[in-house]
Amino acid sequence: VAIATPGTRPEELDAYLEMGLAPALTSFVARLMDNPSTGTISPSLSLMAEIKRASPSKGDIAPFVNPARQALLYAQSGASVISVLTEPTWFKGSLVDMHLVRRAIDALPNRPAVLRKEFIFSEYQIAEARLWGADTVLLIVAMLTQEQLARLYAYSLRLGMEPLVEVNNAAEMQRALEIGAKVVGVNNRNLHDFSVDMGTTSGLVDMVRERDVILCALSGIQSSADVQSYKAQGVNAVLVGESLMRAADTKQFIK
Ligand code: IGP
Repeated sequence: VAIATPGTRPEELDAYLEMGLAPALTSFVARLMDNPSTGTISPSLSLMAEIKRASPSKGDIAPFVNPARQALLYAQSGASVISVLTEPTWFKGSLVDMHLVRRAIDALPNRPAVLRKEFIFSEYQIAEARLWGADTVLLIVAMLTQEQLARLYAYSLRLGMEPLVEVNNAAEMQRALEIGAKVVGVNNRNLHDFSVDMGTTSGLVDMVRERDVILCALSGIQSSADVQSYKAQGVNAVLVGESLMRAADTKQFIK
């Protein structure tokens, strides 16, 4: 799948994309909307399962995990999306991890979509994600100006990828809605002090009611009780990292 390397220049990435060398896409939105018998934990809630070796708040979580094996486990447990941290310093992730995940699940029928979890601030990173086998990327509203956000959002769409747009409060949600984001994730973890408040997502549910938006709860989800509670509040998907990496029985957690 991978034809770009971390040193590949932007012009080369463009050329590769134009030559049609990017791997086939699975629709992130379609996977999130999938029918209950396959990709969902319960009839109206989808799971995004994350490969997370370490984090700035927790340190090492599973530094020696085999991403391919973990991805297959997630796929078998009904994950609609597999999120892969590619940030090396704090999360011990890499594009190679993401590539291994994509390769491991590539031939599965109705395979999960692959999300590149990264601090994205340039078109380059989005093209790179696409060429390394991602089906979509994360865009964090808090780290971008509105102009940057709109530009990167449009670029991602041009490559066929509806991004996951991450927000942390009402003002950021407003900005996500302004650019027409269809998939919005509310991060329960405050990126400044790492504190987790599960009510962050709940507090923003009303802003997307009656709108054509897929609402996702991100971070701090520890049990199927948390998942059921979000489902009852009208949340469409949950993204779980640490708890799934530590769970002895991934399937049990998801049921
Ligand atoms: C997963 P948790 O608490 O289940 O491990 O969280 C995910 O939400 C978290 O990794 C995350 C993240 C991010 C990481 C959400 N937004 C932005 C890096 C960058």
